Amino acid sequence: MKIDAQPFTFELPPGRTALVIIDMQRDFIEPGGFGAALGNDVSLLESAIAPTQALLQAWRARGWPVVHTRESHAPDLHDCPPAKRDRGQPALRIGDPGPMGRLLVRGEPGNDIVPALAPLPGEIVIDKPGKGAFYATPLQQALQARGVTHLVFAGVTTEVCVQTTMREANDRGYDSLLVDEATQSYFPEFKAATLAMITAQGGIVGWVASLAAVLQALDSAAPGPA
Ligand code: C5J
Repeated sequence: MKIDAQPFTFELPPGRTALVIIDMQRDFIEPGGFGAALGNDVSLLESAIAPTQALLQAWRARGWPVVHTRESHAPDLHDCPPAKRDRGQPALRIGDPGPMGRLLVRGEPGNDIVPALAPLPGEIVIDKPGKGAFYATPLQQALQARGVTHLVFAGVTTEVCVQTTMREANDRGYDSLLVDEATQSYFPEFKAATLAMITAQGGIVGWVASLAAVLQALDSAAPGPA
């Protein structure tokens, strides 16, 4: 299946392409979470929800693999390096109690994926202590077990966890495409720069396409797992 993309056409193998949704958590998107504690205007991320939902519906309709990630730490924070927790002068730090529970701690309400994108049984959910989803997680084994060779990315934030994971994927041999409208940053200029970095030099990290281009390619092919 061919998708009109930058820097050139992305060849998407049906059934072997996972949708990877990075960190669409209340902690980043809603007031009172980790993103807000760092001083960010979290309302800037909301616009990524509906496009990501459209991709999720398309993947689910075809029975293709879906991965959801959550940036999160164990309640005792053994997987949170002091360098991460102590960085800067945030209003609240990782593990501190906030209005949605302890920030970035697994199992707390704020750590949940937003309701519109809640995982379904059978979908892969990866709790990741780092910015990259391959670091200290079973993601690669889960993808290999399902025969996944290509990744389509959505999620937040573009230049932090999305870009880090795309670079990790690139080094592991995956062809990756980021969907423009389905990713957002607290800094619009960083999103623009990241999209440019991904596609520069002949797609040195991967591809970028519009939501319309992805959905058009999917709709023009017969639905089905392969
Ligand atoms: C950040 C993320 N920005 N999911 N995490 O700390 O991008």
